[in-house]
Amino acid sequence: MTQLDPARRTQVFQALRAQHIETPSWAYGNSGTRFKVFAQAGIPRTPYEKIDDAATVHQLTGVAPSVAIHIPWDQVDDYAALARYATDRGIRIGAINPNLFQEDDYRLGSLCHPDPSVRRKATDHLLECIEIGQLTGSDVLSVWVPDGTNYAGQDSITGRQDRLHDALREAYDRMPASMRLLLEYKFFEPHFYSMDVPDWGTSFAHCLRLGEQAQVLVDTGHHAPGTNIEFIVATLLREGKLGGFHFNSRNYADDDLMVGAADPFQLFRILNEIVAADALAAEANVAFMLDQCHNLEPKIPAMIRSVLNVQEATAKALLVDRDALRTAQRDGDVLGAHAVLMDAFNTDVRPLLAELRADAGLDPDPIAAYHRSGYQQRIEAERVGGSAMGWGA
Ligand code: PSV
Ligand code: MN
Ligand code: MN
Repeated sequence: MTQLDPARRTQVFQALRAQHIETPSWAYGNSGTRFKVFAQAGIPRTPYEKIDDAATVHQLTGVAPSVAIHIPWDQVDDYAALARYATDRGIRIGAINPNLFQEDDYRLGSLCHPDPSVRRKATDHLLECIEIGQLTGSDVLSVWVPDGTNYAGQDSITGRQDRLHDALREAYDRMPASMRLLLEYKFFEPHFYSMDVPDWGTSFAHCLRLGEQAQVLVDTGHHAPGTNIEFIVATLLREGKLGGFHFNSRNYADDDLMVGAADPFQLFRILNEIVAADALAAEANVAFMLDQCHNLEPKIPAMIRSVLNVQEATAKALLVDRDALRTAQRDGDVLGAHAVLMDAFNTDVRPLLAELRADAGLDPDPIAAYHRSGYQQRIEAERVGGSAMGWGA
């Protein structure tokens, strides 16, 4: 690796320390495909045990201090107690994810359903999640609307948009000033003719109407193949409307594989836009969240791997020589400009990140440290009869 001068090294280390990567509670539970859920040993039996796992990932990586929860998958009697449990373990509750897709009532949609009583039920669930956010000290309501239609003519496209706006408006108006509503989009599935929030443009339009506390959530797995996601990221950043990410990898559809596994270069290009816009630190309010399912691989090491992958892409983006890039771009030096990016992308940042961890008193190799810790053996012994939670539950 090219040696960094001390001032630059300090800058890069500071930027890396400021980045927080949120892990999702549902990725610690058993998951699978529509064909089969393969149960693993040591799976959490309660939301509390999911917090234990998320806290373990944070202890080992130092950059994953919050965990997103999904309601009702993570339903408990006392949310303030759940938040205290997290704080006692060195993390906090992150985004609250409502579930609008697992009730029979939602066959024709939730917030966009033609029947007002179903819309009422779905909107009430958003309100409940806002309350849970207040009880847990969360400042993000993360909304994915699974609504859509399967056949042309099945319902009015415009009517559904109007209903969606009304429901989101009600939720938005209920949020405290400290909370943001992040509206996720997805181009297909579970519906195959139209989704009601299929793309960033639709999400953006709704967020604009709602107000400043509404922003777009980019799930990297929710685009058509070949989509230039970093262009979307750059555009949203310019407009102050990038609320955050759900990072994962996709090869075909919404695969929810480990981030950086399928296309590390894409992840780097996305992080490059973030760094170029100076949007890495917490003040920029871009939430770096993971949304993954580990169907085959062991959950906790996979989560650590994912956090490290985001960190590696970020480190590479921080190594881009911005002055050289600007000069090459100004001079119309196409190959030169591209080479500046590729130099950074091709840098092996693992020694740098190992140093960063050692500086923070962490093990330079978090995955090896996990395997040595005995944590896996302990949860496998203790959590007998772990239930399937989250996907495939
Ligand atoms: C469904 O596509 C989905 O994967 C969305 O990405 C949500 O964020 C996630 O489920 C959790 O509800
Ligand atoms: Mn998502
Ligand atoms: Mn998804």
